[in-house]
Amino acid sequence: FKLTTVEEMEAATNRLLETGAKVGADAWQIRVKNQTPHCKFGEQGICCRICAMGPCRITPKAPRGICGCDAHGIVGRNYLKFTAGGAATHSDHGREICHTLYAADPNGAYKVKDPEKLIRIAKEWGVETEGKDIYDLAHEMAELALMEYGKPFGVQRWLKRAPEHTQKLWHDAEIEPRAIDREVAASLHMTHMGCSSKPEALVRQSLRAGLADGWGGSMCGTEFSDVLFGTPKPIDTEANLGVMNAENVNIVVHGHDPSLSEMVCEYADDPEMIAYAKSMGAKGITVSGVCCTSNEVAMRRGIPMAGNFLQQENVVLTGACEAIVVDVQCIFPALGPLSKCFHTKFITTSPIAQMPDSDYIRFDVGTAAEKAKQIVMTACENFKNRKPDLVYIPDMKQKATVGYSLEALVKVLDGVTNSQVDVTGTTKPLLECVTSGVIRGAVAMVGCNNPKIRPDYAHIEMMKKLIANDIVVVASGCSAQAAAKAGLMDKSAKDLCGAGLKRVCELADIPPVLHMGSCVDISRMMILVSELAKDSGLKISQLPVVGCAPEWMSEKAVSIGNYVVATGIDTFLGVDPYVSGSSEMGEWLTNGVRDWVEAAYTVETDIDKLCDLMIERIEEKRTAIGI
Ligand code: NFS
Ligand code: SF4
Repeated sequence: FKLTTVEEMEAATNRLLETGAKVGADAWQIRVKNQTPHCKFGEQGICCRICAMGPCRITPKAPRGICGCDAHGIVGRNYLKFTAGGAATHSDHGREICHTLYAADPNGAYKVKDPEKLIRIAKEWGVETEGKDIYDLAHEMAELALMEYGKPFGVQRWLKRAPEHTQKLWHDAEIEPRAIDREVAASLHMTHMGCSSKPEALVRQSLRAGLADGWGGSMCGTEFSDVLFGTPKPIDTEANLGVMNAENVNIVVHGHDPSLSEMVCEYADDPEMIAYAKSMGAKGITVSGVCCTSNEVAMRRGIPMAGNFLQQENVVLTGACEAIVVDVQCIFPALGPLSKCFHTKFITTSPIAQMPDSDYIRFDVGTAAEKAKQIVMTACENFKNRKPDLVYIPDMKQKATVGYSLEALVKVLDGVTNSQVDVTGTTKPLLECVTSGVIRGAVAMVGCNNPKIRPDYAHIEMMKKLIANDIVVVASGCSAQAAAKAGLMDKSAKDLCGAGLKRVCELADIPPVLHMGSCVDISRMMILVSELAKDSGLKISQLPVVGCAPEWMSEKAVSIGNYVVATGIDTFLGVDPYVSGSSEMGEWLTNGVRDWVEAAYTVETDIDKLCDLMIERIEEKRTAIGI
């Protein structure tokens, strides 16, 4: 067993960029150079253009904007706007899932695959389930969930899943999220010209908007995706560009909403479609994924992962991609012009993400089956347009076991306990491993790639160091894909662990880096820490657990960071969220918020240091609770 190194991945990318150069393709590697150095005002967050008296930027000579706002107010408003963008995005994805659930039909494209989970949530929400048709219940629950977005009174239903102590902290700090849309709108109201410019207030609302995401919209996305498409269970798959198959029609799904990708996978598996692909000269159809959509279908169907965020152009550069089919979020507009350099069809499907140089096949729940079929057929028909001399698929892939939903995790860990039966079905076996010191703690590794950090390097190197130190890693989003591409989700990666974690991996038959899903699935991690706190009697903030986004880039990541911190988990960032221009904002985020939620941010762009700081924090937490 051997990990794939970042150097090997970079060599493969360079080879693909040569193909790109041949056909005159642009690439992010080139555009980064053109954009460097970045604007210093933007980098520090001290540029304001929210009204037409500006734009204003803060300098020693001009310490206030025209309205009199200082650097702290400008940085604070920018930070809150950034958060609101992320919270809106995750939550709107969640809303789409609720609409899909509302359209679930035993004879239609979307079915209820996990009725048990639906009933469990219904009971949690106080909805009568007895004697109710499961589809009637699905529609009722979908409507209730949709109300969470706009209800005039009350706070998010999901908050009740948190330990009471956490709920009280939220209440006392006045950051319990009300209706999801309200928190987004209130954030945009607060950041309008002439509203809030006090960092404390802006940070408070940032946490609240973040919580509306993680304990609202994202949780809806995760939970109802499980109801519709099945709760993930451990499943074997493969990762990296080598999962594409030169002899097959390659369809790459990219984006976030599983409603589309599930249907594409369904049809790509249809014997009629496979026969169609063969009639076009291919041997079959290979669906692979990029970004979070890939995580969704990998966890539920074992669909292989072609790559993560900064690898999206690479799939086209293979010259073997018949169609890259996208829904929403994290899609490079570059894919339009890039696909024109090849035979690739760039298919956009959502009114939310429309791009030039794409074929727009509008996808909606009512016509899902028909449109998915159309997309698969379009890809098959495109096979004959391939230019064989441009085809190069790097021979690079790793095995991965993915699909560790909370439910699955609890189940596999039952295998590691040697004590009484009554601890099964809880997080107690995991707690036992942690308190005994066999596992020192856990890190939630999440987030994107960002050219500011050598792509995947931070994710992979940190994970290697953590597991060697007996710290188990749960991963999601593009971080999870970095791990899978490197081989860290292969069960054999246990050999890279310290003796304690290795033993747990063997007993539970798990890899040391556990794939918990897409970025909306970080809500799973929130439930996991809540359960750990309840089962141990500790506060969440006392658990030897931290969060880390070493290569993050999106607004969504900041929204996530805010709810992870607000849930009581110290969060470590490898990229600064444009706040370095305000000492007060820096102070609030890295220290001040601790008074409200018992956790805060650490920002450190030196990745080695960042990792050491996390290990230190975990050990500090252990000492503090006497384990
Ligand atoms: Ni998360 Fe998923 Fe990846 Fe970053 Fe984008 S795909 S929602 S935002 S880039 S991890
Ligand atoms: Fe300038 Fe104030 Fe307008 Fe911002 S709100 S652009 S700081 S005048």
